[in-house]
Formats: sequence, C-alpha cells, structure tokens
Amino acid sequence: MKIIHTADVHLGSPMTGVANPAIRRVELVQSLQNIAAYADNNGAAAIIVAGDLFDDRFATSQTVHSVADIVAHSRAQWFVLKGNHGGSEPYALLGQLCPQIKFFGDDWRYYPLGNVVVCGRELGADDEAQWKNFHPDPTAYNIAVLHGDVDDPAYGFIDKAALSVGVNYVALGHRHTFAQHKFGKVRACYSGVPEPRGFDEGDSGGFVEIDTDADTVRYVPQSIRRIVHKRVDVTPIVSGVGLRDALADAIADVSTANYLDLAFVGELQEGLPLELTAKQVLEHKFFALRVKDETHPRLDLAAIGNEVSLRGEFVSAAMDIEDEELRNDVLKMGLAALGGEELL
Ligand SMILES: [Mn+2]
Repeated sequence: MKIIHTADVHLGSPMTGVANPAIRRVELVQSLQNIAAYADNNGAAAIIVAGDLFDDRFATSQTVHSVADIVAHSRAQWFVLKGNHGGSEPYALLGQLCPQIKFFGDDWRYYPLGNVVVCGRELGADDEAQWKNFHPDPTAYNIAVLHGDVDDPAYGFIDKAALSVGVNYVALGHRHTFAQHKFGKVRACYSGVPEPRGFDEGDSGGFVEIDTDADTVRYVPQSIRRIVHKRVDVTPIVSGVGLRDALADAIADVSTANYLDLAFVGELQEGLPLELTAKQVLEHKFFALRVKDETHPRLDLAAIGNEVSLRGEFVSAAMDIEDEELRNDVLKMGLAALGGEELL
C-alpha cells in the first residue's frame, strides 16, 4: 500500500517578505491539491498530514472550504493531526465539512486501513503517561503520526524508545525541512513543507511516499516555487561595472518566479558600490529576495596595524581575535566607524 506523508502546510500564513502574499497563499492550497493529485495518479490509499495544516488563526473559512473540496475530490483516506499551529476552529469546520477525515486527539487513536494501522495523538498533555498506553498492533504495519521536535520535549515528548518497538514508520511534523531519523531500527521522517515560505526552509517543497509492502520510503520533491542560492565572489572585482556584470551573470539562470538567496563573499575592494548595485540589479525582480554581505574589506592589515594611529591600534588589536567571522565583522564595522582617524 502506498501512503503519502505531508505536514506543515501552514495554509493562511501571512507570508511577509514575498512579492505577492495573496498569490503565495493560493499556491499553498494548490500545493495540497497537487499532493492529492499525485496520490490519485499513483494509487496511494492514504494521505497523512502530520500537523500544522492551517496557520494559527489566519486560515479563513474560504481556505477551509478549499481543503474540503480537495478532500472531497480525492480517492485517498485522509488523516489529519492538528499539531501546534492549528487553533481548533479551522479543524472543527473541516471535520464538519468532511466527516470522512480521521483526526487524532489527546489519547492514542488507531485507524486500521487494510493491513496498515495509522495511529497517533496530539502531543502536549500527559505525554509521559500516554506513552505507557501506546500499543501498536503487532500483526499490522504501524504508522505513528506525531507533531513535535525529536530532540526537544518542549514541543511535546516524542518517546523514541517506545516508538522503536512495533512501529514501522513514524510520520513527523514540526521541522520544516525533510529529514530522516532512526529510532532503533524504525524509520522516522519529517516530510518538510510542501512549499517553502521562507529562506530558513528547504530549497524545494515536497512530501514523503511510503510503500508499506516494500517497506520503503522516498522523498518526492514537488513545489511550485523554490529557493535558489547564489554566491558572488567579489575578490577579483575592481570596478562597479565588473560588479554589475558578475551579479547579472550569477542570476542569469534563476527564474524570477523563485526565491533568490544571494550572498556576496570574498575580499571587497574599497569603494565598490555593493548595496547600490544589488538594489539596482535585484530589487523587485524575484518573488522573494535575501541579500547577504559576507565580504570582508581588502586591506593591507599588516601595514595598517603598524600605523601610528587609532586605526592602527584598532587593527592590531582586532587581528588577535581568533574567530575569523567575528574578526572580519569587527574589522568591517570598526574601520568604517574610525574612517582612518589619526591618533594624537
Ligand atoms: Mn509547522
């Protein structure tokens, strides 16, 4: 049996920092629709949403009705865990509109589906006691659905030892990037988000496809937009024109529909208009943009360190900082502030 595992869709998310938040919110709904279509086209029997289908109070009734339409047209059995960003209202409405959806509660629930049992509970209340009550079916292929952090019980305690006995797959939600874990011999996955919303999430969205007969799991990348990372090394660049050309080259193959995460690195020639050029070449072009300046100034630090000046004193002290990143930051900020002031 094939089963799809997704999580952290965050429908209704405010989506600050993108060119068009309203369009992105529609795309989040479409991503769920695309997953449902994939499930039907590939004969998946079930779709598991391991928490955070909705984003707090932001999910509108129209959004919940859209999910209900997707579920109504899907041939798969849907399992929906609320997780920690759900609120209760959107789920209550979804349950009314789609009584066929299987939800979870504070106690363990076990839903048989052929030779598979999908079980789970909302973490948070009475976790320690509840784990003593966890009894997967020894005759079935057990999938446990949970929303929390595998390393941090602050978000609900995930008992890896309890899961390592009798469970075949753990469908996790909460971390927004796809990742595989092993609890003993048991495979556990964070599906990651179906669509990245911010730069701190996976580069592409996707979901997990489980084949319970083969006992295999695979990640299926599938998203409307993705995050593209580019680095521009400014070390060989000595002119504004050179900088603009290098930047234009770096982004030439990036679709403007994507999120661009661009970092300037290397040694920066004094006077090069980094910010201005970035603004001119990049602003308002991409669906979302992050620009990081990780350069350090190109300076003859040994010579400056020997100068009889406040700048010289500062540089020679700063050169003793062992951490390179910190040293570069201190030098960059300090030299900018000092501007070569003479020591009396
Ligand atoms: Mn989440």
